[in-house]
Amino acid sequence: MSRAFVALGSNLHDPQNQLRQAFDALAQLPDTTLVAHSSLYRSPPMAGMDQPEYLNAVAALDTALAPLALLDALQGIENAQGRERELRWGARTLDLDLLIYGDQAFESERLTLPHYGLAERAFVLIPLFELAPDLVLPDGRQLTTLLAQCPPQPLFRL
Ligand code: ROI
Repeated sequence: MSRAFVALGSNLHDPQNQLRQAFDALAQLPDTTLVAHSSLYRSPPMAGMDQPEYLNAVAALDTALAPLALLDALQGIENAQGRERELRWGARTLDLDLLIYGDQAFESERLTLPHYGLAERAFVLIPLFELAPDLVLPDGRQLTTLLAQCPPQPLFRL
């Protein structure tokens, strides 16, 4: 079993419901336990400004799925909730990003671990901090250090 963290984001078609449905779907993944999820947070879009505000959260999973199998499963949930392949920074019904998988550092065309955008995104770091305040990344960086260095962004806990 590996502890993995997944970021959830939605800004279309009832985002609160999208995230709740996604928590349920994560809880039902094979060989996987949904350990916890953070509060929901509202924030203005970072990049691609001309779109609705986002709801974001982070989930902690214990999983026996390998990283790419977990990525496939996450994309299956996105598709099941009506995600269409859209513009790179466009609005979306549901975005599931695999942030961290155990202590693995990994890079391939499909997947980079830890997630490349982690350190710049308060809407990821703050919910992650709720779940794992003592987290240390595979490269030794502490979550608290990333948080202290992250550019400030407006973020409202629901
Ligand atoms: N902005 C916020 N606040 N939350 C997101 O989940 C999010 N996702 C994205 C972009 C467009 C970069 N901006 C975002 O993909």
